[in-house]
Amino acid sequence: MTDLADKILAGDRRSLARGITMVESARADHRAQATALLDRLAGAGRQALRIGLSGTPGVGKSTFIESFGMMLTAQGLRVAVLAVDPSSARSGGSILGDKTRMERLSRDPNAFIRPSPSQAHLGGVARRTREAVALCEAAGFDVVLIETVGVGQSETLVAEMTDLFILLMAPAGGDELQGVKRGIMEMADMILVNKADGDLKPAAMRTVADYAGALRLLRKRAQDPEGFPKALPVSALEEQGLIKAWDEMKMLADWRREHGHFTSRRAAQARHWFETEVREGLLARLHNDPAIRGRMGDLGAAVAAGEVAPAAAATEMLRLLGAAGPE
Ligand SMILES: Nc1nc2c(ncn2[C@@H]2O[C@H](COP(=O)(O)OP(=O)(O)OP(=O)(O)O)[C@@H](O)[C@H]2O)c(=O)[nH]1
Ligand SMILES: [Mg+2]
Repeated sequence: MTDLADKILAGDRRSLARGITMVESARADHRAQATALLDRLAGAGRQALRIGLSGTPGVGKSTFIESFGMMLTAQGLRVAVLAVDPSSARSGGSILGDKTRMERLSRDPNAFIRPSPSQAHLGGVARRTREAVALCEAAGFDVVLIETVGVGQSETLVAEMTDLFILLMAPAGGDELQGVKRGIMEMADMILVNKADGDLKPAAMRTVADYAGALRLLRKRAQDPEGFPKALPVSALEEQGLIKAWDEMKMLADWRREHGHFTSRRAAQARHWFETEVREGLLARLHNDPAIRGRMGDLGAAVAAGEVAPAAAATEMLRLLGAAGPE
């Protein structure tokens, strides 16, 4: 384990991949090793800029990550790409097949691409991705990009584990804003309207103006300097607007660092994930511990038969779990 930790700290990509496989494993002995590894690496105190990227299928996420990633490595930065894929239906995760589409980036020695772990349970995916981020940081990556398809809960998960959350949008046909939920707009630190090229350029510029207007209408957040969150046009295909987008991201991250928001966001996230782990651990015991499951079944039957009041039965279950009952 010490050997693996040292190799990850030295930036060895094969060891990083092995470490990620370990955190993704469901085996109890692997879990214990992974926890020890993460604990050892945490001491290194390395920090990457964590960027979440979300967008509907076909908006150009893969193309963007390839172009944006190449732009970053050309600036001498090391870039890791991870994915949170909420749909287990999509075989092998979203960027597995994409490694061929991200052909240039996957061959770049300063880039590391890891497909999404195939796991039905989103909570499990979240933990594994978070831990993979920690491993990439320890391996000295400057930027960790986390991609997710914009469906449902996964956006919130990714926003809760990143420093910047970026929404990638397509040019809208008419003057209607694409059905972006208000809650998701409120999470965005930047909206990038992709495909601002060729015939689509005028529509893209109108869409940028529409989103800029919509963002201005949202409640001002303490973690934003004047003029943020911004909407900007990009073309992932023609590699336009990428440097500008990166400069704005850096500006925002630097401002947040100077004003304490960067650290406080990470602290709040760490606390959130700690509490989530405890909650999920309790739930897992409820489901997996045979003795507890048995008692749950017996008490459930007794409650159903009217022999025990629900509250009294719940108090007994919580006592069994070592947790205090409701006051
Ligand atoms: N014109 C134009 N087309 C683009 C641009 N970026 C991506 N595309 C095209 O849009 C299509 C979808 O691109 P992808 O990068 O695969 O999109 P995605 O968001 O990763 O899609 P999923 O992985 O299915 O969610 C492809 O045909 C791309 O060539 C762009 O900047 N301009
Ligand atoms: Mg894709």
